[in-house]
Amino acid sequence: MLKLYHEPISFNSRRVWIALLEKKLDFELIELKLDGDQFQPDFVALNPFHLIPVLVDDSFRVIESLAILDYLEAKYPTPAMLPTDPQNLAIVRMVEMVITNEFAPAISPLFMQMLGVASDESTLEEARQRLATGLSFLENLLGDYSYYGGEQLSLADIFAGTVVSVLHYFDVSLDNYPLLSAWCERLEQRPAWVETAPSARDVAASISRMKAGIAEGK
Ligand SMILES: N[C@@H](CCC(=O)N[C@@H](CS)C(=O)NCC(=O)O)C(=O)O
Repeated sequence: MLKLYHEPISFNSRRVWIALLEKKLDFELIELKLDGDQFQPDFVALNPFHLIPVLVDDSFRVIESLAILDYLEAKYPTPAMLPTDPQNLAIVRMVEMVITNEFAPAISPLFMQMLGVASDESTLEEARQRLATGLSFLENLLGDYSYYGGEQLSLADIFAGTVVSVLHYFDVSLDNYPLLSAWCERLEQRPAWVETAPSARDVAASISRMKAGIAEGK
């Protein structure tokens, strides 16, 4: 049986959780509390970088959400979430890499600020600007399509949707991006997205645990 190690408010693990649900696979969810569970020896043996998500498929372990999604797609190809024609495949990969290389580092100082670790204003402004550039890029790339890479949900939608849909936590609005706003609404209506949406209680509990972890120097 597939096992997913996750944390309810992590978009990195939510994207794997959504892919498992969208593909209608059986799996077991194992929740970690990120104020220390990730440093337990059993977990570090699975991921020496002490990061969720980790997927375990019998004796095979996969880390890194991008690699996990590719593994699931190759092993469970129905419904197909990776286009095969060159342009649509390139679109999916562009979106995944822009989220990884542009959005994730820009969100990091905004997230730390939310946890009470102050960043200087120029770092925060640079992060907001980087997100604005990223959002404009995604808006233009989506164009008239319903999903990235075509009319069917793709890995890029899962990868980017789990990030773009939570930007409001960091006071980043989608008001200037009508196509992305409509795309987010489309995604958020899907049962897998409804099922995995973190509750306000989960968010508050995770944030206070992470704040406590920072205060204890973990
Ligand atoms: N590039 C990784 C990022 C994973 C990641 O940053 N996970 C965070 C939660 S969102 C984590 O486990 N943090 C725990 C720690 O830093 O000790 C992926 O895509 O899987």
